[in-house]
Amino acid sequence: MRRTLAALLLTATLVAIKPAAVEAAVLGDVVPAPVTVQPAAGVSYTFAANAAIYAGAGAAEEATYLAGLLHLPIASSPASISLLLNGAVGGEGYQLDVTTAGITIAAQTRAGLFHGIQTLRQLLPPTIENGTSQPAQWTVAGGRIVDYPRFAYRGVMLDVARHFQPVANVKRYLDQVALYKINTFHFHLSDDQGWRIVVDGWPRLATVGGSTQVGGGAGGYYTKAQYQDIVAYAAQRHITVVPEIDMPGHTNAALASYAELNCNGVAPPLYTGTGVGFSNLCTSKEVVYTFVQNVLAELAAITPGPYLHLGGDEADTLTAAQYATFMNRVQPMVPALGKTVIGWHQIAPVQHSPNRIMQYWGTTTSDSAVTNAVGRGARVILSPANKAYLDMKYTSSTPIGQSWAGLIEVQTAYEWNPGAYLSGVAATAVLGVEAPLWTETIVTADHIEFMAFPRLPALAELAWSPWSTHSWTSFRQRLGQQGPRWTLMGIDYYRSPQVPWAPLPGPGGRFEAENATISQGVAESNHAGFSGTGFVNYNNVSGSYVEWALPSAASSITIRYANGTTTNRPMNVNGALVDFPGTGSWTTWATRTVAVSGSIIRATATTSAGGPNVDYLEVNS
Ligand code: NGO
Repeated sequence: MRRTLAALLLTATLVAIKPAAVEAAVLGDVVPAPVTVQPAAGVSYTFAANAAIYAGAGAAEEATYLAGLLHLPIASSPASISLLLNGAVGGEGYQLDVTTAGITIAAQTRAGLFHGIQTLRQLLPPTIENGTSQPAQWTVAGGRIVDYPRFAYRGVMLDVARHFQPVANVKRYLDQVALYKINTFHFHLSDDQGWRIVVDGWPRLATVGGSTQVGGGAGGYYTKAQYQDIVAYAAQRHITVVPEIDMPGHTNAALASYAELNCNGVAPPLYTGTGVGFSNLCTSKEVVYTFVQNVLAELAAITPGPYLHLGGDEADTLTAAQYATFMNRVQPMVPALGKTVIGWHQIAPVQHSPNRIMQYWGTTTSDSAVTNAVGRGARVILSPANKAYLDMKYTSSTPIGQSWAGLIEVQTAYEWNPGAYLSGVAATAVLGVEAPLWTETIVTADHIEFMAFPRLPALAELAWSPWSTHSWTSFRQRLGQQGPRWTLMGIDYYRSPQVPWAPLPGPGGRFEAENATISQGVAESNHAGFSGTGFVNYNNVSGSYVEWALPSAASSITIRYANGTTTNRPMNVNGALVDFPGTGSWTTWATRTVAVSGSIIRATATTSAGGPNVDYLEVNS
């Protein structure tokens, strides 16, 4: 552990953060890496004041989406950006051409256009993400990108059972993952702690089973209309929703709602802890199969996508024979409803059902039951828990998350090959990659973002980009360019010290505290997670300060700080007393945005315990 931490600190020390420069991104410097990039030397396209978007036949919805992102009008003839459904690249692929005359995205499908738009978005300055219109004088480097996915299934999962998430948080996550060409949203709708979707024939599932969550909070559930609203929102982003009803284990919320689903006919109390493997539907009762049939039929009726996920993990209170009896009856219900079965890989030993898919979440690289099921025709989605679980902590000091499958820094999430991961499972049997986010410790949208970013883009690149492009050296640079974009999108991400985070664009970009004028404090480098070469410790003296001299006047700045206690350590920022609430750990960095005026910014400690540690200042405007 000591060595690892030392290595991380060394990495951070070697990363020189350059001041912001407003120049065109290198063509192809996007995540996930494109299949081929051919830059055209000396060619670029600069948007004029009358920039607009042209939608070719059938491309109106994607044009409207892009117009909303860029705050540009739609034109009726070829314009600065043209979206054309006449491309040479099929499926979800696209071709992007940048010439002196304009930008063209061509594809054969709307999904292809949408993915091309995500590439273009990343070639434009991060400031396009700040939600306001701005002078469109952006310059994009010339050339051609031809791009298409390695795997058909590129997923994220959100567990809304352990902690319920309002519709707005789900949509926010869908928006964020669309930027990385994710095309599947696995919706973990039921577990021991909560049932989150209305089933008309079994109404107590939602009203009773949905009435709490981990820790005993109010929980919640989605009406069918809300679920369909999410499905439609996802579809506009070319994301397919895969609903999961976990069974026969992970069913306490259902068992608490209906006594007859229990072998002893007694409903257990609702459960608000974080244990697993203790509940099961009664596999010998006929009513259980009626229940499952009704639930799956109602869910299939509101789910346009091709899959239903049956869960199937950790039914630890059943014998293998009871489990097989249950699954062998339930699996065929899914094709009968016109859908394809997905299950966690514990379904491997039971009978094959046409096209069924196993989601591998183990922590080893071989599993004979999975290999055997693949031999019988099953396909695999890879979510190895020690690589792809977004609920695992990054380091031992990550404030939220679990660590049962290991610590997953961004490089660990990136360094594996899904096409050659499980022994005896050929790349042709791999449908794709999914990044699950379990929510035992994840409560808010900020928590979701902090755990997903920057690892989700790493997993998205594994799912989309050809293995020939795989390079940690290249990826970490491209990933670092995403940071300012996330800041402007309001994404609260983990500033991994493995990544050279680019400065926020602005009048002056980022200014490290250790390079500013320091009075009484000291520059140090003994806490992980800082940017640049270190941070400033106010050294327990009231009146010590860090003073930045900016190249021009700023009106809004953001200070990054850490305060190892939970106590607020206010500082005087240019005459105003500003709260810097405790972050709970000296390696947990937070940001505080402050309105200022002028180009000299002084942050002065005002308590006898000094101020918080300060990492840097960023100029917002
Ligand atoms: C396991 C378990 C889940 C937990 C998760 C936490 C699977 C498939 N079943 O993954 O119930 O929430 O770990 O990391």
